[in-house]
Amino acid sequence: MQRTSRLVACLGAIALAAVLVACKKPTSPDAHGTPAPASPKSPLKVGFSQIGAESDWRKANSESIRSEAAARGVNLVFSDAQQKQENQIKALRTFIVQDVDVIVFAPVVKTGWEPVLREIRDAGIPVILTDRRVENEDLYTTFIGADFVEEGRRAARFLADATSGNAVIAELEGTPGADPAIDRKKGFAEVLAQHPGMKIIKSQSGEFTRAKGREVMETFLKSPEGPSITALYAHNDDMALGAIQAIEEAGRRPGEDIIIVSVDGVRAAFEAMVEGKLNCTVECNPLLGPILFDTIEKIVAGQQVPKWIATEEGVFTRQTAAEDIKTRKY
Ligand code: GYE
Repeated sequence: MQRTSRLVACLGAIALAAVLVACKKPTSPDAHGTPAPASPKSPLKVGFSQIGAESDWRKANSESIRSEAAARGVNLVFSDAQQKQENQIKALRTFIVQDVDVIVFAPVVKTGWEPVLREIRDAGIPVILTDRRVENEDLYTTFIGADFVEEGRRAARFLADATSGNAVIAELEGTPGADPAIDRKKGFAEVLAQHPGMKIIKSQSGEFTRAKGREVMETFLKSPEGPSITALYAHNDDMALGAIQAIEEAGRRPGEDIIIVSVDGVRAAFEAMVEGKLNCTVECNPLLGPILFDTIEKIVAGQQVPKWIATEEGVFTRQTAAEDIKTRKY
């Protein structure tokens, strides 16, 4: 009798455990670090934590994601972090409470995300990184974005060609700790190592903004080494555009006295190339909306996606800018 009741109690506990497991969203990742999708809502609810609006690239990126969500009837919860990691962490926690189907996230910096990403995983919500990466490879499903190291290499190759391997370079770096700032610096330095006549003599963050790019370039030019600068590498177009103003104010000719290469390929960079003030822009495509929502649809349908979905990009110089600008989309 006693044995029977113990057996019943035991079976009951097993049944309860089975029910609890069935009710909880799956938390264990498959081989690719992908949580199995929860049963999606209709319409799909997607939380997107954007960095801010620091550059033309960023504005085009937000617009692409917003308009694609609208075109597909997705319920997009858009949160602007105004460049602050703490705001992004708060937004991510809010998305968990709001029980979104998928979290999309452009991390302002690479480190410091592990606790919140674990919370998201425990809630069984897939994470897609767009634009920038974090260091925790096992805590997201996929990254959609560019090869920033290659962009840095491309910028350096252009400069090596344009200066016949002789340049005294000032570098305007992106946001400290940001994936593209780290990798664009790395790729550029890699190619520079093969050119003993090319040296970086000044390097500082201009935070990916026009205002800061202008301000930092002004201090570079006013420093004792300022007059020796013959080239500028800016990690984005906005900083180069700010620097162009500082160069003109210092009485030097951007694009002639100082050869300038930057990254992104925004319309304003093409305009500066048409005017001859910028020499080259290495493209980085911000129009990630369509590929992002294609990927979201695959993930909620339970399909595997690659760990990195890379974007295709080119290099544009002022020689062809007047023609190229006609077909630019951002
Ligand atoms: O190059 C810059 C923006 O993360 C790739 O961020 C992006 C960069 C882009 O502010 O303009």
